Amino acid sequence: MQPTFADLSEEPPAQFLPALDQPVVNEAALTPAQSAWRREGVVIMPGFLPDKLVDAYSERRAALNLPGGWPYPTPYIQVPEMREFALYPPLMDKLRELIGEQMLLHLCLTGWVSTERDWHQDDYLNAPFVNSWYAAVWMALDDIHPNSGPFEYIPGSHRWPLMRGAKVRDHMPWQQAMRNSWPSISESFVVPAIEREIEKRGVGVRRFIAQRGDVLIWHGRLMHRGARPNKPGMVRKSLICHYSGVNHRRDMPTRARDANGQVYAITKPRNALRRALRTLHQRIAARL
Ligand SMILES: O=C(O)CCC(=O)C(=O)O
Ligand SMILES: [Fe+2]
Repeated sequence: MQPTFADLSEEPPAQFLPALDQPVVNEAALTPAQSAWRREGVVIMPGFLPDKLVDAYSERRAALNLPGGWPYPTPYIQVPEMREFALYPPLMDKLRELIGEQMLLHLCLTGWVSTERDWHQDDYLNAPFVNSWYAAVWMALDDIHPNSGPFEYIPGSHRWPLMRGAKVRDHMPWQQAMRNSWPSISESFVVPAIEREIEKRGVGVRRFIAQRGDVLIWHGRLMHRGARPNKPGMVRKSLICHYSGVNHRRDMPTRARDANGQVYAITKPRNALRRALRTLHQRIAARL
């Protein structure tokens, strides 16, 4: 029997969740962004990014000349134009307004094509103690073509139970569960379970057809995907960055601060190499 979404998820105890994820909050005291976050699990900010930052990063990224971007998750360590973009102080202030503590940058996806990653909640990839002290940001570097496989999401799904990596791995043969590529291997039963849940709840899918400079911040528990482009390889110029609360990543102890006091995770060169190999391995496994 195929597992259901309920089999793969749980309701994390409220005491471990950020303030805006508590069952009851004083709605009247919330800022507009906080209300949107609580209601929909996303905050959209049209034209939020200054041209200067978009241009500086886009130029640096274009020079790389690889559709998939940097083949490892932490290029912001070596690329100052990316770091300045990802740690733009007004963006970091907004993240703090939503999550309730300073946020730590630890992952950037730099491809100029859709990830084509099917339905998931990001937080199931994390250690269980992260518990939605997590947000990701979709930044448009250009006007996004609706056929290029835009970001899609289910508004309000950040209130669904949270899928847990351990529960997913419980449904896999142990050899597969031990591999770093368990998230892509398990898609064969995880995605159908989510699709059945979407149908059961009768909820609609929304697409983020962004204009250059627009930003979408999404909740670590929001159900989302990178849609499949209508034409394979169609260009989709974005930068996607992931952040966690600084006090909720004891698994990321090595950090640095930029001139504005913003914090980012550092990986030791040996780990970075290992991660690059792992990413490569995952990409190959995802194609098998
Ligand atoms: O390709 C996309 O837009 C989705 C990316 C995604 O799922 C993520 O960054 O967590
Ligand atoms: Fe994701």
